[in-house]
Amino acid sequence: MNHGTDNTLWLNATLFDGLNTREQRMAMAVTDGQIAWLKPMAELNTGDRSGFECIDVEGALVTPGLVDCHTHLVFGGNRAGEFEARLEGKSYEEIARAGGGIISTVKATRAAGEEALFEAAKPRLQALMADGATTVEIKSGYGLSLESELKMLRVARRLGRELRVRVVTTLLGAHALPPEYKDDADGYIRLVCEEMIPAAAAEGLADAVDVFCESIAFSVEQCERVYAAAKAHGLAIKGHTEQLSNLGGSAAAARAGAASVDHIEYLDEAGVKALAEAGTVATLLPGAFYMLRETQLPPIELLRRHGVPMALATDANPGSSPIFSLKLMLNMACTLFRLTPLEALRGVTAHGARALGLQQQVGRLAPGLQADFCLWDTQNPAELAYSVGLPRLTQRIFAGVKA
Ligand code: DI6
Ligand code: FE
Repeated sequence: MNHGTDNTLWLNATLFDGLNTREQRMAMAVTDGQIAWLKPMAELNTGDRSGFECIDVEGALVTPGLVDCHTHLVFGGNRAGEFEARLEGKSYEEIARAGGGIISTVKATRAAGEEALFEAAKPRLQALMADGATTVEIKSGYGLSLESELKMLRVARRLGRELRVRVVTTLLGAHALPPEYKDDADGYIRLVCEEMIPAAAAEGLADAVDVFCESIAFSVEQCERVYAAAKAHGLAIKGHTEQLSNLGGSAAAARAGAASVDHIEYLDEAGVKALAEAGTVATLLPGAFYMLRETQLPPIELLRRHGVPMALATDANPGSSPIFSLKLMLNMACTLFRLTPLEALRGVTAHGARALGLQQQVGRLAPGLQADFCLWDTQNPAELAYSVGLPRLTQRIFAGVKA
């Protein structure tokens, strides 16, 4: 079998297009790294094939390349010891308040050189790619100083240049209060707004800005200042909101025009309505829910009722979600959050792309979008969520080329 260079016509696909599964077997034409057209096999003329190299996938499932719209995969060290402490009964918040948690990763990340951070992050990103990711968002947030935050973002950009994957970067300066700003959260927020955001924007290192809005992190009002600075520099907005408590951070983010709010286990109906009105995506992170043995479920039924698009991501990070598989998230979203397999699949394709503002570029199989797609060893989309470890990814195509 040929491996799909440019000008390729993929025949006999069972096609999940990012929103729905097509009822008929489909043909998909790829030209110059983009999807040129789609047609049911039954409507294909002989002329349609001319100029194309044809590949018959014999009914195999074809999906968009998967989008992981929320990761923290650049970091130093790891937190296996904290995992053990939690097994002995310490909570995530207790560990954070005692200077462990995020701050322990900050120490290791500050100490690491750019090369070491790159080499550590590469296998994590490759693990995501191995089960189908073609677009991955990567946040900073373990530097918490101008220099270290920019260092993390440079590593993320380099990962995108050197591997066959699209990397979107997010400045998460407002992730935690660094020790040198203890008792001066407002001063730290000024550093984020007046130095980090302008520098990241000027150097083209960040596509978006994120915050951790929580009692162990930053208040709604502080997050609003970060959003204003992000907007002033033309950067998109995202928020870690309502993960551990309900502070109204999601509604505030939505009012500020956030592309997505993420976690949202404690989101209430007023918050859901605010997302619906603003067109903000709700990003579900079942890996953190699972690792922290959270019991508060995100308000899935309310999100459905108000028509809020649900994205699904790994939150890959050293503390609350050391998990580097989007396919596992499909399963967890169904088993833990009771999403349907179709909803889960939309979450890692069309809606994941929307959470990154990339809905016109990736996440769906439609004419004009980048030809990022996956072939799977099954004909049934539900099997991607149903089974763990299988079905196999048989081909991963990035910008029209096998990658
Ligand atoms: N919420 C999370 O789940 C990650 N960050 C955040 O704000 C966890 C980060 C960590 O524990 O290192
Ligand atoms: Fe996160």
